[in-house]
Amino acid sequence: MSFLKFPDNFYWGAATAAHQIEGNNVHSDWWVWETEFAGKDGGPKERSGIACDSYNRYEEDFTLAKSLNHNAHRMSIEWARIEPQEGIIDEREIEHYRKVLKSLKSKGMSTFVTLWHFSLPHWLRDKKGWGNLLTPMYFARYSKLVAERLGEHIDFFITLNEPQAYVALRHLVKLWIPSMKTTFLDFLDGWVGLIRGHNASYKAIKEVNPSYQVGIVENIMYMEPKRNTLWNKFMCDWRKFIQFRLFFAFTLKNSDFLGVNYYFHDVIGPGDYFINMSSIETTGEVSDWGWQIYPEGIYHIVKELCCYYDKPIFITENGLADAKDEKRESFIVRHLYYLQKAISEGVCVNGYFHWTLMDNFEWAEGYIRKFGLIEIDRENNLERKIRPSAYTYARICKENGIGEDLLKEFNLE
Ligand code: IFM
Repeated sequence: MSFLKFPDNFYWGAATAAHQIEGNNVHSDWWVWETEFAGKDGGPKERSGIACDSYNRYEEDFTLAKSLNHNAHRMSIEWARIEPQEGIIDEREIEHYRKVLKSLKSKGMSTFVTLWHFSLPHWLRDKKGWGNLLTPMYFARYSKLVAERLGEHIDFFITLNEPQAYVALRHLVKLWIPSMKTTFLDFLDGWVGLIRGHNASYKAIKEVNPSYQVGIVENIMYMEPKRNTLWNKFMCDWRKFIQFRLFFAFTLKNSDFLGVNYYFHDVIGPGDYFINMSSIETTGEVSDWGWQIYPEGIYHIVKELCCYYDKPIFITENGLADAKDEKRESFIVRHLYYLQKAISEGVCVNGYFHWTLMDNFEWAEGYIRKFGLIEIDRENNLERKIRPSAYTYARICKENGIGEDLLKEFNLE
């Protein structure tokens, strides 16, 4: 097989999220929860603290990304910094993000900006977060502000990151910012709030400028029936319905594109009515976190999304925890091989963002999960050290495709 080319003008980069890298996000609900419960039963393993100090070191981070031939970058703006108290806007933070975005632009990189990536201003947590009927309105107000003040530096707006995963982890699994009192009703309130939040945010941004591109990001597992029985196939469809199709049904008309985060392969058996961590595949080759590495899944999900929803797709996250960087190179090449296969069959995928640029704060897990193309040496002043696999990805970004030698090396012929 010869060189596998991606479409011209394909977006190549890495994704990050503010709370996971910036450090000292003191006005957020996560910060408050970590301060109270880190290391305790039911709390996160550790505090985010200074994270990667990217709030101050973003220039260094973007210079590294640029040196790795990324032509785009996905980042998030932290609502809790912009609006630390209800209705009070911190102008210094708007100026801060202006500098951050201009830094990317000055390097010739396109900007994908997430407006909410799991952390809320703390004042909203006190009002039940997304469960409050007014939160979509607050979110639209903040989205409008970002569009008005910073929109000229933003190429693609992403309203929400993985809303379904968030409500499930918070209100069903009770792993994130849990409250003993959380009930199924809170889950439903949060779910509806996020749908309304996306739709309100989309409209608010479009009012500022109808040509702004606005989309949503979902975590899409590749689900297949355990055996090809009618019941298993039905269960598989049911799971797709509750895990993402229902959400898309309510948000699709207000999305210019779909962002897909792909991490999991799930094999659905007759009793798997609801998300069930035990059906998520952990066999065969796995990451440090035990998640199965299943590159062909990316092919199936984008094919299916393309059939169902006629919208351009971006892979907004895809990556693995791999501290020793033993599997990342093969992971990247093999996922991109299957992505290119889908594109060559007509699926409209316009970009790929590896998760993530550098090792970061992995929510309740703290810092033990190393997802970075760049290692952060936490013992040594957060020194950035590029991992070898990042150079292979850099080469693919530069060449806009996968070279024959890489295809051979990973038996992709
Ligand atoms: O770190 C997270 C990210 O914030 C959302 N998607 C999954 C990643 C890995 O768990």
